[in-house]
Amino acid sequence: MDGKIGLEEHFGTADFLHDSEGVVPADRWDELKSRILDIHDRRLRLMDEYGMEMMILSLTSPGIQEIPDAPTAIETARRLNDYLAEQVAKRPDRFQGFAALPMQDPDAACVELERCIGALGFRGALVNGFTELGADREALYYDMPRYRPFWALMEQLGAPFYLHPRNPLPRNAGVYEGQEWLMGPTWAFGSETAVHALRLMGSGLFDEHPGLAILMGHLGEGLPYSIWRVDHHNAWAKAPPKHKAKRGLRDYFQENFYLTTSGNFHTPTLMCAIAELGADHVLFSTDWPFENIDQAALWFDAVDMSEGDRRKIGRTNAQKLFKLGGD
Ligand code: GRE
Ligand code: ZN
Repeated sequence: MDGKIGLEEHFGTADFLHDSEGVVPADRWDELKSRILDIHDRRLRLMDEYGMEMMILSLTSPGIQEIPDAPTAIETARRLNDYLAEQVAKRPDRFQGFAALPMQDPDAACVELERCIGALGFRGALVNGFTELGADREALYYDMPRYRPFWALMEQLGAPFYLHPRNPLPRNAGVYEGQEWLMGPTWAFGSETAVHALRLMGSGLFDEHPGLAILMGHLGEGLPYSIWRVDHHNAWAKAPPKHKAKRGLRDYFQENFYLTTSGNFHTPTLMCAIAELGADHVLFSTDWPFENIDQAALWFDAVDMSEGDRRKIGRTNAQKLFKLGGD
């Protein structure tokens, strides 16, 4: 279909380019690097060729989240958000932006969020999982009480928050020792991000801020398949839930979460996501430059589904959620 909108579409700059060593074979690094640095050339040609009207661009992972020094994180986020705004200004009909945020300092994250949504016209924020802070690299998850004012602001601005994956810290990755092939998009990204999303749901965040919209990539990092069991395990024992949330977590998953197809171009998985959340809460994305636009688009365009659902997932859900306007 024409007019598709992509929401997990990354860029980097020459001085802020994460070496994604191990993600692709060493002899493919030059190719990945050139894909990630480019915005207006090959990327746009591929979008034209495969029916993508727009990408909401985001900084590559782990981005600002792996800078342990808060002042450096704040300065770097500002600089890269300014760079993104300049790129968007060249083709606002084809590119929009997600804010990168210095979550190391929740007050500074609020200031940068307001600047990005207000002055720069960005559509939301994309954050790469937990944030590292300080010399001992404390891992900060956003269910922590210090982030409640940040979430209040997100809700007030009506801006969606994309929870993008990152790897766990080495000290929390013991289960992968000697099995490094499981890191990254193979498995560790999804597992880490699904737990983070469950932490948000279980914290009562969505009781306090029911207007929040959280996006997750990769068709929900396994959660559509697993969420029922989170609420219903050992039901005969009638033990009350141990989390702080008022309702079953599946309720929040269905109401506050939106899933994209990024990097997960598999029809049974898409059907599971639609069955759990409904076609209004699933949105097309590619995960360029780590995945291919042609593969994402050719798959999505051919999925056996109603044209009404294809239009929602490919385009109109994103227009509504991000207030993009258009037909
Ligand atoms: C992604 O965004 O999916 C991604 C990264 C880094 C490495 C591999 C990958 O951000 O798929
Ligand atoms: Zn991604």
